[in-house]
Amino acid sequence: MNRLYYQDIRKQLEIYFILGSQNAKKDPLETVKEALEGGITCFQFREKGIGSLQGAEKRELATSLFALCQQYHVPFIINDDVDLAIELDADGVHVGQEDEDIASVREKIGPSKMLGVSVHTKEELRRAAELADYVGIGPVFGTRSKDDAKEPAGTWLIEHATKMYPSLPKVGIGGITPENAVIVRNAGADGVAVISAIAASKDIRLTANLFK
Ligand code: 3NM
Repeated sequence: MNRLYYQDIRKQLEIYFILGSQNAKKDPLETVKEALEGGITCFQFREKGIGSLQGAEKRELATSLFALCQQYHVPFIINDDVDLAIELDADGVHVGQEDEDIASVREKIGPSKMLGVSVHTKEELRRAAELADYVGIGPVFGTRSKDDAKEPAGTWLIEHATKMYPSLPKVGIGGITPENAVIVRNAGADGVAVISAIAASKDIRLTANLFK
């Protein structure tokens, strides 16, 4: 696919599905394929936490998922593992506050790969706004998909980001479902980042589509 351009990022963030093999209820490739068929607009490979794959197994799964995303012209972002993103020539990298410093990540990946950063405070947002292509703001609602998730924060930081950094693309994350996504979008988010509502759904295609 073509490289990402800044003006496209907002649209690409609309339905941002995140998955690692540790979140998948069935084959991760089948899960992501059904989500792509359902209309997800971005995918993040987040192989993290208890039971996650390492080394060659992780690389192999990433390679297969990247190829699948390319078939659907959906950006493939890798969580945290900057070296793997560079090795595979992924479309971008997403880092949290506990991961590698964002200035060093930007230096390694260059200007053309998408850099996403998770933020939870005004200060984290201010620093990310200087270097990131988009921010993830959460957890909006309660989540069980992240071991060290913070308390649900609602939408105040999304509203603050919308006001203070109107041109910075942003997604809400944490406990988002097709039913409550409207609250996140109404706060100013360009999209919703979702793990369990899609990954644990009995009908992944349909659920992904309901986020439209
Ligand atoms: N990051 P679910 S919350 C990966 O607040 C992640 O930064 C968060 O999963 C943050 O859609 C979260 O299942 C988990 O709640 C989101």
